[in-house]
Amino acid sequence: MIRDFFIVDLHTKKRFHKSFSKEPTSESIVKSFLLKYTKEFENTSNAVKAIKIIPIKEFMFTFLVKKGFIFMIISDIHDSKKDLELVLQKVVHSLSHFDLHEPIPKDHQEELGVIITRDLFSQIKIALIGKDNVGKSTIFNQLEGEISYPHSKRVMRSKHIFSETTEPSVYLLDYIGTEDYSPQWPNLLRGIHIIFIVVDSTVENVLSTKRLFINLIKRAKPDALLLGIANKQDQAKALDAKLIQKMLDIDAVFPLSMDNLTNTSALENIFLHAVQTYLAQFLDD
Ligand SMILES: Nc1nc2c(ncn2[C@@H]2O[C@H](COP(=O)(O)OP(=O)(O)O)[C@@H](O)[C@H]2O)c(=O)[nH]1
Ligand SMILES: [Mg+2]
Repeated sequence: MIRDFFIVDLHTKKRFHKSFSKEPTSESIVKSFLLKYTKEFENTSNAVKAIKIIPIKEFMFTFLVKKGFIFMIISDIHDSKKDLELVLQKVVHSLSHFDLHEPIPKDHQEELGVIITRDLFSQIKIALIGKDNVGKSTIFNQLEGEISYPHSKRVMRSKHIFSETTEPSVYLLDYIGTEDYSPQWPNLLRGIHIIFIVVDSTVENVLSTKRLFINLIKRAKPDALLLGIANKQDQAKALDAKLIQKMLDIDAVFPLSMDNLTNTSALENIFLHAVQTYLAQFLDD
């Protein structure tokens, strides 16, 4: 998960910083990195052509030096290096005509924030989590898109949903036999931005889902957006989505009945709304 993005002027040491995490990365780690690398690069006029990736403690620093600036992403140590390189390349390219010398006018700062967010989150991953038999795979199958198997075929499958051309690209992930994998959860949720807890809207299922998953997910993925789907609303005993939201103690729960879903757009809208909510949190400030 991307935690921070910095642009640092090698001469003035002035920083532009945008945070994407609820827990700020400690200043001492940022400082020690900058101390080492601003020194190393301030005397050389030539840029570092290739992107470098360096682990420091539990963080990963992905950076590039160009035209007197360091562009850097701080992320979790296990994030995909290939993805990080790709998004940093993207941001640096988008900013190539942007005047980054201080002071950056207010409206330019806002534009900068939007460009950075758009590029760093050009790929959004949504996971469907829940107990067996609640309808996760039914939801997954309903949406159009090419299926791929990023990990083991037995554990997870992924689908590029919505049109191939929409920005950001949105991937939906469906896990198989999820309850059994609990020690593996932090691993399985790597790179996930949005988590949908799916329940079948019965009392037993909601309570055991809460017990099995909620704390685990909040601990493993504090920066992910956690939402719910109250499926099987067609069943006579289905609990109200509002009540389920209170029971699970999460921000929003969407009622759904896959059994009499009349059009796919209702389902798509749930995911679109989630993506917008996720990205909006980085653009409000
Ligand atoms: N009544 C009803 N059944 C559903 C609904 N959604 C899924 N199902 C059924 O529930 C069963 C389990 O669904 P599945 O998608 O395999 O659940 P998963 O284990 O969470 O992936 C299947 O027989 C589905 O047809 C729903 O909204 N209402
Ligand atoms: Mg399934």
